[in-house]
This record gives sequence, C-alpha cells and structure tokens, in this order.
Amino acid sequence: MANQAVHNVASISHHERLSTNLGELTTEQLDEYARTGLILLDNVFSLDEIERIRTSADSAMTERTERTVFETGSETVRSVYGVHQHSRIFSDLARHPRLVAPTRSILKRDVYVYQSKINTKAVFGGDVWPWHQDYVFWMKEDSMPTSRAITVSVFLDDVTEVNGPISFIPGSHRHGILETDTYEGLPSGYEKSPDWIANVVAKLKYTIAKRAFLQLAKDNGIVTPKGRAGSVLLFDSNVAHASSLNLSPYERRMALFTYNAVDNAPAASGLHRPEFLVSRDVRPVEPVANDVFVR
Ligand code: 6CS
Ligand code: FE
Repeated sequence: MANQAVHNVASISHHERLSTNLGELTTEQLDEYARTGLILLDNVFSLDEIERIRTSADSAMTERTERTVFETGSETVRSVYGVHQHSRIFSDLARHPRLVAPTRSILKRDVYVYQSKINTKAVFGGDVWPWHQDYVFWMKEDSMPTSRAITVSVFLDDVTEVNGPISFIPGSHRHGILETDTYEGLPSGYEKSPDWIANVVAKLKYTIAKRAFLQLAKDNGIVTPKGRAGSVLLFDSNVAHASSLNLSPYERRMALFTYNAVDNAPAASGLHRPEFLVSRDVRPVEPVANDVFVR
C-alpha cells in the first residue's frame, strides 16, 4: 500500500509540474480561483512580447470604426471591441497557450473566444466601470445559457493603485446573479448610438443594486489586483467588479478576452448584438505556438 501511496504522490506532483509548464493552473491556483472568482498570474509575457502587443493596441485605438467606443461626450477612446477578429496580433494573443491553457484548466471544456476588447482607461479621462457582473449582460442580451465563461485580461501597462485598477469583491461569483438595477434607454451623450452602447459605457444598463453591493463588500472585502505589464488576470463571469477613473499620468491599457465553454454557446438565432460583441464562431480555439511573439 505504501508504495502505491508514494507512487500516487509522485505522479500527482509530476503531473502538476508538467501542468504548470503548459500554463495550466496548479491545484492551489484552481482552489484560489474557485474560492475568490479570480486569479492574477505575474509576468506571463515578457516586456518584449508586450511591446509588440502594445504596438497593435495603439494602432487599433487610432482606428475609427463601429467597434470603437468613446468616453461620454469626448473623443477619448474607451474601448475597441472585436480586436481578435480584425488583427493578427490579437488573433494570436486570443489563441495563446498561456491564456487558453489556464482557462481550459478551470472550465475543463473546449473554449471559444466569445468577445475581445482593448480597454484603454485613458490618462486623465478614462471613465468608470460601475459595479457589475458580466454574465448579466451575456444572459440578458445574448441568452448565454450558463455562467461558464471566463474573462482573461492581459496587462499592457503596469497596473497600480493610481491608474484605475479593476476592483473585485472576492467570492461574489458564488452568489449567482446579484440584485440588479436596470437602466433602460440610451445614456445621455449617446442618443445617436445603437442600443448595445448601454452595455459598454460608464452609464451601464445593468449594475449591482446598492443594497446587494454593500452587504457583499462588507462581508467579503474588496481587492484590486495590481501587477507589471505582462501579468494576466482571470476572472469569473459572475464576480462583481468595477474600476474608477484614471486620475494618473500613466496609461492602463488592458487586452481582455472572454472565453466561453463550447457547450455553453448561445443559440445563433437569438443573437441580435453585433459579431464584435458576441462572436458567432463557436469552434474550439486552436492554440498558436508558445513563442509566437518572440522575435
Ligand atoms: O455587454 C458586454 O458584453 C460587455 N459589458 C460589460 C459591462 N462587461 C462584459 C462585456 O465586456
Ligand atoms: Fe465587466
């Protein structure tokens, strides 16, 4: 029996060692994610790899297409959506093993890219994201069946306490959909925009009701994961999160990819939002080579 036990321990640690090499999460990391609804991985990409991604992010942010969302009443870019559908670098990043492997190890399913965006949180003008849960938008707007989706943020700049980090209530994902306030209609300043604009600007259509927020924040606290450019943050589709203004002179660009379990794809017939907000391509992601960004 003892040998068997030793063998088992050896094989588990061997597997863990292998799995961390492949970018999959370790047992401890999976436990942390299950408990809190988020996990920050430091220094996943080198600064040289990030530099290449930044160049593409900046050119995406200079484009003016229907995928570009501006801050209220200004020419400041808030987000650019569908970047994985329109740029080779972001198509490769969306399929990078260092993003896909951790995601698959959590969902334990094949995944596809549901949505991608660059959130710029511009210097001296990047506006707030009020407290919300992402799954509420995907359930109400796209009829996503369950919350088995994960958003992975790649830090393109250092994220600090002063340039608008994302705040989370750890463990809030375990309460399902929280009491929600719904704001119908087009937010002021966006009177000529399509309906979906209320899903992506500072005056969000669905926000967490103050009573539910206060209770959870008091019980669970608030965390604001910070890290160097190249760090990667994974968070659950139901974890409560928000971000404040960027009052600093430092940019806070993030590339965010939402991965959905292939067997959780909403029915294509029910989709009314544009392709750059909810992808119709539900084929499992085929990872690219690990050194795709290494010159
Ligand atoms: O509606 C959406 O798809 C987007 N809106 C928010 C507030 N978060 C999820 C997603 O990026
Ligand atoms: Fe969100």
